Amino acid sequence: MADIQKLYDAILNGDAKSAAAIANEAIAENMSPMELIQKTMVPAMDEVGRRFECEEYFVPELLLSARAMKAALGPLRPLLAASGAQPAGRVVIGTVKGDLHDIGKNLVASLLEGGGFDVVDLGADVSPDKFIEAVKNSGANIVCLSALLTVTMPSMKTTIEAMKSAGVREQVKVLVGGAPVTKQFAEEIGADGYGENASVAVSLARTLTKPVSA
Ligand code: B12
Repeated sequence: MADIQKLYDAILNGDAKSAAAIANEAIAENMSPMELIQKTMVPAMDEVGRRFECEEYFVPELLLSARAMKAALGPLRPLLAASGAQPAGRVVIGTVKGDLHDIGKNLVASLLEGGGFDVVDLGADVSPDKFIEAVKNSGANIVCLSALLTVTMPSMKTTIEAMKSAGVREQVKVLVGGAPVTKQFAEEIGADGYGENASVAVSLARTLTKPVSA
């Protein structure tokens, strides 16, 4: 049977090969991908963050753990996407300018795909202009902005302001998220919603795109 504690340890120790192998084993045993992510993989990354904060880990360890997390997510992502049902809308998603963190954003994108949304993923370090161009080209009705650094949170505001100036703000609902982001901050910068995790992102996206009955 897949040893889930070993998956936690593999992410914590930056062992990408073992992380992917255990994730594959878990899938073969029909374990729930969402449960693996929420109960084992995200807590492992939280512990990585804690160790970084108290200077037990440094950037190289962060990178190795992030690589292991991505390796384990690789085989799980298609399953997350396959679990969805109704086509629900089109989402443009990205991590805002100056910010390279993309693991959480990737999870949100996968679950939105799983929730039946068409997802245009712009990656990380995305400028306001790129968001605007993608909204125009794709006809998206939702924009998801992710930020993991307090210093890049203002880029969320800049992006929303730029969308206003470009005349595309009205055609989309803007959702924001990422560890340092709060509901209050979302309100302050004029976003339409804030989600603390990927599942909330999907339910919010569904609610916000639901046609209002007359
Ligand atoms: C992995 C990691 C890295 C990796 C990123 C690799 C990658 N490809 O993503 C690397 C090594 C590159 C990195 C670099 C840095 N990092 Co870093 N990193 C982390 C770490 C350990 C984990 C982040 C993560 O992936 N979490 C797991 C995912 C699943 O969680 P999540 O991102 O929060 O996403 C969930 C929710 O927030 C939400 N969500 C996310 N986005 C969105 C969007 C929407 C719309 C919605 C609704 C929801 C939503 O849903 C997600 C899934 O449930 C965190 C610590 C932590 N615990 O957060 C530090 C952390 C974010 N990093 C930090 C720092 C300081 C840095 C560096 C400045 C370090 C340095 N000195 O160089 C650089 C900055 C580089 C840059 N310009 O971006 C600090 C930030 C402090 C702050 N408040 O500003 C943290 C908090 C560590 C710490 N405790 O000090 N980092």
